[in-house]
Amino acid sequence: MSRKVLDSKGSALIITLLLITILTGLVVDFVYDVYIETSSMSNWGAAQRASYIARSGHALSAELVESVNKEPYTDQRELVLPPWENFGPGVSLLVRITDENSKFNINNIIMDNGKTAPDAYPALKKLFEYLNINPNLTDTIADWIDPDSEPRLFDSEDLAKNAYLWSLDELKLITGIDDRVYNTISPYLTVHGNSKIHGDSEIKININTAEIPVLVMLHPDMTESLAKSIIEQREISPFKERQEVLNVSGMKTIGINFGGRTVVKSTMFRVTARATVNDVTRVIESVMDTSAKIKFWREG
Ligand SMILES: [Ca+2]
Repeated sequence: MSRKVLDSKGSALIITLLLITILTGLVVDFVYDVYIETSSMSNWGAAQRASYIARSGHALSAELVESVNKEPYTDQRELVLPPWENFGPGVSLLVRITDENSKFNINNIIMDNGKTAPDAYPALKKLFEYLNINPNLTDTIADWIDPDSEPRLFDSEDLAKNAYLWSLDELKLITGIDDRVYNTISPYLTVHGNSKIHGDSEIKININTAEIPVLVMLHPDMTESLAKSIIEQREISPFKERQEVLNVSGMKTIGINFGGRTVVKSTMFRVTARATVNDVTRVIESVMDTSAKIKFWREG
């Protein structure tokens, strides 16, 4: 996401958001006053209002994400909109937009024909090694996804789904992936941008926004020090074309291709809008492309 976009559109959008929120708040309060008198129902009113506020935050994010398309490149991995706490006592909204193109699509380790992908699979293993996570877990994940029931490890096909992951937190169903492992690997992984699951074109990794672990996994010869050099370079000047990465010392031998996996402009974003009204919290999580087309929606 370009900072320019937020600077120029941010204040107008915040006013829009406030108006939407105040209006929906009034409607809900009105309904509340007319129909509801018991204290147990006041939670319902708070929940409804929180849900409307979260939806407002989501609508605001959709406008920001759409505006990314006008920019030639994307250089911001995450945007946390300033929290709005001036709705009144006990009401708040927090919105976070994350670039899905900064992550690796874990479904890519298994190809359409059900075979193991010769480049993406070792890349995932390299990520796990870099993060000090048992790399054998990548075998269990591959068996979980691949259509056959031939175990790579003695128990790695037990209860396997044998299909692509639909949401990333399905990983928690896999033996050996506890909260610690999941919390370590999940910031670098996505399931979005896969023609089989969500009807998207293939997602590629944005070298302007990928963090060190993802840059390291991109190529067998990538090192942490090279990844740091890439980040230093893009902080001075974001990559406007992929070939500019060759200006980073040591990158000429690796090249710009990374197996055709990289881009400089992002196409897919995750939006998390968390609204709280009187201790009742509603969270909307979605993934959308730059035309604000929703690929994934979850409300809780
Ligand atoms: Ca399998």
